[in-house]
This record gives sequence, structure tokens and C-alpha cells, in this order.
Amino acid sequence: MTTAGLRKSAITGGIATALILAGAAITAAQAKTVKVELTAKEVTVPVDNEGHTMAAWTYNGHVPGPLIRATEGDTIEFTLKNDAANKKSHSIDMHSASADVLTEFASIKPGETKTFSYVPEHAGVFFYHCGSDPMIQHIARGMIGAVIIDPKDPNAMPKADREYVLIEHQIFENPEDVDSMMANKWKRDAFNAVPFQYDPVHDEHATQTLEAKPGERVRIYMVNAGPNEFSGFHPIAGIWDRIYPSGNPKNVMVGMQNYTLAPGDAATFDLISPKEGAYALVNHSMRAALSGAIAIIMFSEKADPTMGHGDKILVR
Ligand SMILES: [Cu+2]
Repeated sequence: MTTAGLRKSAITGGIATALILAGAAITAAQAKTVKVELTAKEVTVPVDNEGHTMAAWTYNGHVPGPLIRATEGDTIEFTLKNDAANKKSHSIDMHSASADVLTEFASIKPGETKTFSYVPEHAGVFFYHCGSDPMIQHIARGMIGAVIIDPKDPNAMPKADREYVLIEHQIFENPEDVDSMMANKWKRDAFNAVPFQYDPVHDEHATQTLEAKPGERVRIYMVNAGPNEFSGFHPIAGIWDRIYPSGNPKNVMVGMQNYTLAPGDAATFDLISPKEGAYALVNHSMRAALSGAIAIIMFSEKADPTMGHGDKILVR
């Protein structure tokens, strides 16, 4: 179903189906049921800009998993499938839900499916991840993603001109070596799974940057997936206009240079550049930044109008 079709269906009182979006905002006039289906898949994924791959554990075959988006007051009808071809048990831990860790968040075996529903109680940006044992490995191997719950009141926050999702996590040399994960011997750090994915300054193989125009309000949803490191998120050459811890419009901070996200935390960061040029969004821990946690955002009057909208909110 197209985004326009979903929006029409929601407004006319129908039930929006299969709403797993890499982006598109749905502003429904009334609460709706949002069906989300994730399938655990054990596949190889790119681990750098040159195309090297890693044996990953994923949701729907990508790291990070799909962006899940709903509006405060909606009902999320969630289904997890564990692909029959997998070897491991997997699960879901939804930070946006109040649930039962022993049943709804419990592991399922390959070939099994589980479903549960919840109504998100708070607007914001939230982490989701696999909680199966050992959790450190399921997170490090890629079972991570973001949920955005838009506020019911469309005027609760200033309108964003563009939106981007960045999910930071550490990558280990050997995905089988849980001891190295417990010892925190990670090799690379990345936004959205690939180190320097949006940074052609530090990696000549990078092919893209984030984009916006001067004067636009750029809203960045940043999730710190860990599994181990805190992240001091800073826009080099800029300043955060507003920060909303956990993305809740009631938690607002202004004029911030840096904000620390604990492992498993998330926040919404607003940025406005008065002029053309580039900012570098970094985890200001230099080991993390120089290991891949840098994303360039280019401010230009010629910015690609598709960037920061639709499926270019989580830029792959
Ligand atoms: Cu898992």
C-alpha cells in the first residue's frame, strides 16, 4: 500500500495495515491500528563502504531494522517471526511499550511467530532490539532499530523541515566472540551500521552525506544502541537548537553543544544552520568518532529535496 493510500485509509476510519516505514510521516485525524511485522533473519550485511560483509543477525535483513512509526494513541499490533532458516532464538524488546518481559519480550525459536499489541503511552523516539541471550551479541550483530511515536498534538514541537534517523552501535571484529564483547574490545563504531557511511571526508569510499538547506529545521532522531558505550552527541561547527530527551516534546533543552545518550537511550535533536556549509555530527568520544561515528550534514541551497523525507529519513 502506498503512503497516500495509508493516510487516506487512516483518515477515512479504516485500519492502516503493514505500516513499517522507512520514513513517511502519517498524521492521522484519529487513533488507528498500526500493524508492524518484523522477521528475524540471519544474513550477511555490508560492514564498510567498500562492500565487505559480516554475518549479522537482523530484523528484515537490514541493520538497523526498519523504522517503525506511529502516533500517540495508536494501537501497535506487533508480530515477530523467527525465520525457519535461522539457527538461533530471537526476540523483541520494545522500549516504547509497557509489556511483560517474560512473555511478550521472550525468545521464540526458528519457525515460530508471536504477536502482541500495545498503546504507546508517550510520544518520542525509542530503541528496539533483540533481548535474546546473550543480549550483547544480538545487539552487536545488528538486531537494533528505532520507533518514533509522533505526538498527538501536531503543534507540540516546531515543524521539522527534514528528519533523519541515526542509530549508533559498536561493531566487533568477530561476531562469534562474546568474550571480546564483554571485554568491550570493539573495532568500529557506526551510525546506521556502516562506519563513515555519510562521511566522504574520512572515507573516500563513502558516497553520500545528509543534506538540508540553510534555515531549515533538521530533526535528528538519535538512538544509542551500544551495546556498551555512552555517546556524547555533538554537531561540529553547529549547536543543537533544541534537544528533547527520549524525544518527548515536554522534555526540552535549548542551545546545547552536547548531550550524552546512555546505551539504550534515544533523543531528538533539532539543528538549524544559518548559512551554507557542513557540520559533522559526532560521538565526541574521539575513539568512537575516529572509528566511524561521524556523519556529515551538508547545508546547501541545492540540497536534494528528497533527502530527509520518506524513505530518506533512514538513509541506507
Ligand atoms: Cu536476536
